[in-house]
Amino acid sequence: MNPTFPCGIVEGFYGQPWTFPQRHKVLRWLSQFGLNTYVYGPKDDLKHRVIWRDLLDDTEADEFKKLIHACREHGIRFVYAIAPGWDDLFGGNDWSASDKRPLLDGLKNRFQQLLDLGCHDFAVMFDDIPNLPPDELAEIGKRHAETGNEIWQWLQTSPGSSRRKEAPSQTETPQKIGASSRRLLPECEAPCGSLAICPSVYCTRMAGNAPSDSSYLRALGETLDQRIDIYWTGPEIISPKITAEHLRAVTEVLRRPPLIWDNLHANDYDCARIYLGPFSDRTSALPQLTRGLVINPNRQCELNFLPLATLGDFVRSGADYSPNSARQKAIKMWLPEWNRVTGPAFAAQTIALIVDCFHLPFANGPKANELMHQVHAALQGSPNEISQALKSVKTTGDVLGKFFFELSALKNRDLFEALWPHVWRLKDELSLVIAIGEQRLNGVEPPFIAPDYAAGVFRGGLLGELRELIQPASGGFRV
Ligand code: GDL
Repeated sequence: MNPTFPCGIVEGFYGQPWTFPQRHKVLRWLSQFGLNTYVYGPKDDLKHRVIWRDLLDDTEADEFKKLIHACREHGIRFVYAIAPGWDDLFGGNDWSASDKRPLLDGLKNRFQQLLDLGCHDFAVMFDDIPNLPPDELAEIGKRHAETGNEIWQWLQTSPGSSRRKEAPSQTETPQKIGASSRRLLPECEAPCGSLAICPSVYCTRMAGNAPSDSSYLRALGETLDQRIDIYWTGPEIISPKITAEHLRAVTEVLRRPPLIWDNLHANDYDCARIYLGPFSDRTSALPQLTRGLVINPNRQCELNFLPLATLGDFVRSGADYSPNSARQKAIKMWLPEWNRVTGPAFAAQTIALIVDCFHLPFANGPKANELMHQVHAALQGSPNEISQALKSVKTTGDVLGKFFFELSALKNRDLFEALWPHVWRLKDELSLVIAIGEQRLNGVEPPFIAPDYAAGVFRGGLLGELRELIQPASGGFRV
């Protein structure tokens, strides 16, 4: 791995932000896996978005100071992000319609406090601003870029900045686009400054499937100083794949290689899902074709060991990366977290089953695929097939049932808390499959009876009803 390629995590999800002890744990993981970047931008930290102008109080400032210090000790770049779009500053022609204090002063005021605490790397997030007027997107892109440029200029000279003092020009000749313009983490003890912008249009889908035609992206790319990075999530918000071709096309319109914000393991959009699977389906040339890579992970901190361990493997291994063997290696490293207060620790094989069952947004793991094959047969097969398949489903059901019971004794209570609702749901779904398979085998006609719950209790409620009405189909949904 190129040790200077910026790679790590963005705490950038919706929902309860992590605690400081959790963040310190993540830092230790990053360091263990050879990763070097922590971007701080939890959507629901009030001072990141809703009341972004408010300074940190003394207790918060003290916690950030310790975190920044710990990052430095681990050789990790700490990036502090603010999302100032909440109060509609960019919607119309009036920059400060909802607040008399100018936007830039607000940002500088906040960043100055972080500079004083030892932070040198910043980001301004313009993602997920509601109701941007479509006919003003070019103007808005330009304004976002101008905001970035002004903050960049200011950071060069502000007290506390560790950067070179010469003020760069926004209009300076653009550097060559491509890998050669990739800025490397400077080799100094303290991380030196960087600035990144998350645009309002941050994936191909949001650009109407044609980034090069997006007036917002064109204006942003043209106006934003070459040294400022631009986050990009890929073809989609949650991208199934990121190819070299895609990265080259995006580089054209952004006029610099993107800084990838990867939502592969983000699960804030669906509380029923968690993603334990290995980092997958991104071109091995990604480090050469981008300015960096950060993953926005599961909200549940403890679930991110394997995603981060395999991300480390991905950047280290280049073309030799294999998600499957990365997954195996990561499970072995993860084992110490699986000790119990009584009884033996969980076996690697059991953890592998759990990883396969709660894998990735677009793919189950190998063992979950086998299970699904048997489930299909148990529900739809001939009597012979049903009887064979039921044996296999029952074996997996028993393993999961035992796992669920034994999980109660897990020493790591955060890991326990993160997992149990999901394992509970899965074991119950499998008992329903088994019950229906057995009823079919005995010639019972529908409606089938579930073993433990009356219909409507299990999978009930408004959400249950909505999900029944509208179901996913290939390429979209069907009713
Ligand atoms: C998003 C948000 C992110 C959220 C993710 C998954 C970006 C740039 N922004 O669009 O905060 O966690 O989707 O829901 O990805």
